[in-house]
Amino acid sequence: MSLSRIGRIGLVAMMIALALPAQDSAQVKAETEKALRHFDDNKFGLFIHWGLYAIPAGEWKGKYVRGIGEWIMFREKIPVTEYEGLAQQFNPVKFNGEEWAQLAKDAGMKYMVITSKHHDGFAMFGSKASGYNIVDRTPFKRDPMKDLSAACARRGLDFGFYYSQDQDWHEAGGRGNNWDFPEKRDAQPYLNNKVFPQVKEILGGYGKLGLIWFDTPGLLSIPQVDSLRGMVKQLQPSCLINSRIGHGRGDYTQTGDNAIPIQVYVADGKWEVPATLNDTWGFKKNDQNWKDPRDLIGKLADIVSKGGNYLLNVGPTSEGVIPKPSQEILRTMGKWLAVNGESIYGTSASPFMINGITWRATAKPGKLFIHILNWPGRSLKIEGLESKVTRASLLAGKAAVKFTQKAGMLELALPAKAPDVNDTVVVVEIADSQAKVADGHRAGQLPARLDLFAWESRLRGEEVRYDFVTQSAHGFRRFQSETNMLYWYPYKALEGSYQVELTYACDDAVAGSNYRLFVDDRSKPANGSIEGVINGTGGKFVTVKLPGRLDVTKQTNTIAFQLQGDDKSAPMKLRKITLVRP
Ligand code: FHN
Repeated sequence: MSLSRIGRIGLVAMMIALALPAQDSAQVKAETEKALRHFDDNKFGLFIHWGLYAIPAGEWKGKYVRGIGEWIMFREKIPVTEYEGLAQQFNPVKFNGEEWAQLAKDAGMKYMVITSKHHDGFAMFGSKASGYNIVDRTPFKRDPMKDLSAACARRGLDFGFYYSQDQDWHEAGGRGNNWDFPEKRDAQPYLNNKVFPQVKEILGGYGKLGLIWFDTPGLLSIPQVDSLRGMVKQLQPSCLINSRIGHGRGDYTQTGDNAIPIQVYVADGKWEVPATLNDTWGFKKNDQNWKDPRDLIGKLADIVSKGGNYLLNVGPTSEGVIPKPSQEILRTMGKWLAVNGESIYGTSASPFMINGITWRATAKPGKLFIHILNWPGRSLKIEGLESKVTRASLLAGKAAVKFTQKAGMLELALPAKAPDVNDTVVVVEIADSQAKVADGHRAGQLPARLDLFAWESRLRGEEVRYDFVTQSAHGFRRFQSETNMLYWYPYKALEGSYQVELTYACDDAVAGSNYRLFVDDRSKPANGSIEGVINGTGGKFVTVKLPGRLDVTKQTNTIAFQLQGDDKSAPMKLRKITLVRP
């Protein structure tokens, strides 16, 4: 069955059938299905990582700590007794739940998910099950989650809790802390005494939860995970559970952090991309690597066009303030959504295969929304649309757009310059309810040459940057334990053996580093890779054929590009890799 022929209801039903565990009662199934349809329509949510780690904010004993801020206890192996001391300093006097909820609303977000307990084990809500919580241990003495859940309800925002179930560095039975506790642990007492009662508390004390967002399922057994799921669904049958509960017991799927599938993706049901606005989840005072709102608006359109939701994170300070740059970015997104929301909320995925970064499509019955992300000049050609186009217009301002449609080619006549550089949406009205798309152009298929642009990758590392003007990434430096690299996520879409081309530019003076393009594939004993030397290009963009083949299987998690240690070519600019079917 081609995707273009699957109706919206059918698609959601198919996703649900793939996702729901067998143990659920008919009532739980029905409520979960309804909640999933609602969640699918929401598209855009606010993630909040807030905890004691906002006090050190990326610095421990005067030393900068690399990596994500909320992992500082783990990175520095801070003893429990020492880390616990942070609670006595945690006093978020500037916290205002109404303002946080209003920010989400202003951003055009439809739901909020906040850390009730992260890996450090500290409960950010009033908990009877563990004294290690914000009410009992801090000078603040209040439960901010009460204010926040009420403020969300007042604004019609769905409210949900993040809860780290297996990983808990404060407990001997939790996973992760091998500097205070013996390696061998028994998770069951920890589950019985902390996790189960706390999950009950968050389900019982904050009204209707839209979802529970578990994280890092780790080593819990199937029966343990089933108990957790059973408990959630017994208390709130409509509360959605994410895939990170483990063992396939979630209602919907998370991609990896900041990981966007490269094609329309329906294989594992409804899905969501959790992503950062800079390089951290929890607040870090030195992290000013803010993403460009243009990038984020484009990513929202990109994710929704592929069938997903976007969950964007902020990391408030220990005083309870959401950093100004985060607020500004989110409000800019909100302004775009206030005009263009019709092309995002309640839409279904693109009926077209995805190739390149010029445009994306979302759909509603009888309509296609063409999101133009990189302005093509006076005309945009869309190949493969078989449905008759009856009208085209700009979504903002409603001005008509002239078009021609001949032999499967739709050509839109555009102004010379982008009316909205973030994403200009053209509404294409069609005679069919669901767009008909020709073989060779449909979602679920692949072209003979597939361009994977740097913009479509996850830029991993604190120094790697993207430049919109040259459409390329740079800053591939290497550090003791980390590398700046690009990751692309095939998510089962790219199975095949490919020749690869690299499009990049490098000044001659910094040429000469070794690169490695490789797949991370758990199904193979040795990961496949292509290696070579970055030659100078006189600073101009060139396309070179790489030696060998890249084998991508259904199990391939990532395709990655990195420099190997000798990183003098770090400033090289990588625009794209092209996968060519021989
Ligand atoms: O380890 C965490 C991390 O701190 C953060 O909470 C992210 C958000 O998706 N999840 C984990 C790893 O995947």
